[in-house]
Amino acid sequence: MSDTSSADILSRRKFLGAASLAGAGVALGAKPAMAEGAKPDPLITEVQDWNRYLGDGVQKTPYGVPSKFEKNVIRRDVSWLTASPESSVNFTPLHELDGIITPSGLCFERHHSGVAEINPADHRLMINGLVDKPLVFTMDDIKRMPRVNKIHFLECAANSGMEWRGAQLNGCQFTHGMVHNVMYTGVTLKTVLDEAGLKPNAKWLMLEGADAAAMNRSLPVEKALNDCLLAFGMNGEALRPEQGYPLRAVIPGWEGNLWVKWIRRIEAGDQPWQTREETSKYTDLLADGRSRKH
Ligand SMILES: Nc1nc2c(c(=O)[nH]1)N[C@H]1C(S)=C(S)[C@@H](COP(=O)(O)O)O[C@H]1N2
Ligand SMILES: [Mo]
Repeated sequence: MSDTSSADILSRRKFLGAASLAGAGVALGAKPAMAEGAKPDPLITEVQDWNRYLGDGVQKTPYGVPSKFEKNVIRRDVSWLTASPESSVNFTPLHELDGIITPSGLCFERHHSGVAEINPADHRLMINGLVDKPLVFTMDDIKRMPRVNKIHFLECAANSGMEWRGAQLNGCQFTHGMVHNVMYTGVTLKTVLDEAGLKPNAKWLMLEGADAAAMNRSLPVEKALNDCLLAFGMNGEALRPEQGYPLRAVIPGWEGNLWVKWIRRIEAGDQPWQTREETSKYTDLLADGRSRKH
């Protein structure tokens, strides 16, 4: 125990408090509001409109939207990057976000043929190929299956790729914004595949989208049975149209291109399909002339 008197401690605290306040003032270029000689702050001394008049009642926005003062917190694209907005990408505003969950409305979008608009009542998921029982599911069928909620990040293979030639874009939204992390609600791919029954020689699946690109990719059965999902929900609400409403594939840890949106068909086969998206696109040429999928 030191024998410092309580009066000493108090005055030292006062001194330290004043010093740190001054430090903060210098660092932020701000004057403490109560500094001597300061003008009264009308934001404190005057009654403001929001304090004087009634605000909007309930039901002004039955599905809520962010405050108008947050209008800079948006996805952005780069006009010169792609020839058309339908086959393009926009970017998540990473610099405006905290924590681990990306708000649904801010998840970057990557489409090869624009956003397919699908009434869930008209959506069908077909399972065919090397299965015991080819099946077609409606969304109602899928929603009756045991569901799971899982948080996964998705990253486009092109994320940061533009920078390989040196800085091209200004700001982390554009250099690294092809990523999002949300909670998905859906059924495991295993649940759906078990219904159809994979034949023993089924080693690969082809996932196909219902958009105008009919985007498709081959997925090893081993991965599909391990941790993949078919998601209809995201962050507690329905999947957004941009993210593949009413149903998308979730392929944890693998490049975004495999996460087929608006998924309408899964075909089981004994080898990969070598689709356009895994031959002319989304591959690296190796020195020996072969290619590596990623
Ligand atoms: N049907 C379909 N699925 C698709 C695409 C597409 O154009 N059509 N784009 C893929 C690509 S390249 C990526 S990176 C992710 C992007 O998902 P997001 O739009 O939810 O961010 O979706 C993938 N799934
Ligand atoms: Mo992608």
